[in-house]
Amino acid sequence: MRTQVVIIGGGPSGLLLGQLLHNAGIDAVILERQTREYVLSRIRAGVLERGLVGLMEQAGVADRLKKEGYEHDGTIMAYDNRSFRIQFTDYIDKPVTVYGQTEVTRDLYDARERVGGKTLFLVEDVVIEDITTENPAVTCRVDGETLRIECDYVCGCDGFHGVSRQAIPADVRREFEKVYPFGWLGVLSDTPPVNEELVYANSERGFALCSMRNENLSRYYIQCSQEDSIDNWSDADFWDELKRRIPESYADQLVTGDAIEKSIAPLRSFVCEPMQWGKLFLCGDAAHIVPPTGAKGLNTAASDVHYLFNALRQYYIDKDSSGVESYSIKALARVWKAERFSWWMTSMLHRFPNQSDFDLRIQWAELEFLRENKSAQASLAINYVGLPY
Ligand code: FAS
Ligand code: PHB
Repeated sequence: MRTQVVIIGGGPSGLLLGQLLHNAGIDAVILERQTREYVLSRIRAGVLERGLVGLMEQAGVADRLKKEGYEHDGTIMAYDNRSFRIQFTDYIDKPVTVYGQTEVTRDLYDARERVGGKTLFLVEDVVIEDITTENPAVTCRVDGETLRIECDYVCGCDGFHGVSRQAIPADVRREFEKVYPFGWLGVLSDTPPVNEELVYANSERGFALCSMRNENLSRYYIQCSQEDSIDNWSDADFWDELKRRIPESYADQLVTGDAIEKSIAPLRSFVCEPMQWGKLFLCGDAAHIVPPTGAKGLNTAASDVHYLFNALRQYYIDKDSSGVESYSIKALARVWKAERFSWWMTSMLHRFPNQSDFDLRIQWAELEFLRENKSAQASLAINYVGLPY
């Protein structure tokens, strides 16, 4: 088999890139390790930057997003049993859109099916070959058969645990990592959200986040230990702990219910440099990970897709290879700013083991300065709604 671009990974990065390439008349095959149903069963991001919404519009798959997504022009920050609101649109004329990553991925799969894009599921033993030559290829096994796909480029959209990043030689790759000493226990519940906007809370018992998917579907998180297990948390235990971590004004109106999904995610910051090698490009979680506190994971994958799609379009349509040559430099410039913001939000809002009294006062001062200072709020707003591509 031959194609122009092989995309490894059928998550949001790979699907969005595949749709944009298809619309530009560039042929791509997507290789996905799981089934479509499995991919859609993962509950992940919930907040979309304006840039991602724009890419979905550009890809022609934003109809449901525009109809069912909720625009938020502010967020609540809570600490010391009190809270304050940051109005994003006081500082930048862009809201964020609340629309689950699951729905983004569903819309992209539906669109790919409509246009007849080639997607292979339950793909095993993916191997990238000859990536530094003019004739790269990808081999894999599908339904027990070995397949070799010759191509011009390989896009590694296969997430943190994929194979693409390893195709960059260890003596070429530089990996930057910070593992946080806690995780997030997340619950999805068929209950109305506690507040119409997100509530980020720093409490003496740890971080909590009140989010949502729609007016009857809520998403809540509490900071937990790295060693914790969902088996340690009954629904009632989770709700009791969440109530202890958010201001009483919200706790008193929290509607609880059965958890329809419960999971624990580890928190880390990670960046691989470079994000390209020969004819291989890394995109999304294959290249970088952020703690979800700043809602930057999916959104930074989207900016990678923007740079990579435009580079490939420039190569194939304009016969200009300057974009593909500078992809990594351009993508990393924005990636590191998202890493910084995610680290800053995480440091400000979580309780760290062995935090000294001085550390706690600094955290308190950070929150007080954010509450009082418009420039501090502007900086949060500009980063939260999304830096320009
Ligand atoms: P993904 O990991 O989504 O997709 C990669 C795809 O590649 C997967 O479908 C996988 O099956 C496939 N794959 C892997 N190896 C392969 C191989 N060898 N061959 C073929 N296919 C292969 N971000 C936020 O902004 N907010 C959040 O609240 C949030 N919560 C998260 C919770 C968890 C548990 C995780 C893991 C991530 C979370 N994220 C969150 C980040 C998340 O949304 C990612 O940024 C987003 O999924 C990135 O999309 P992709 O780059 O497509 O990677
Ligand atoms: C979510 O709704 O899942 C969500 C929202 C904002 C975050 C993280 C997760 O910062």
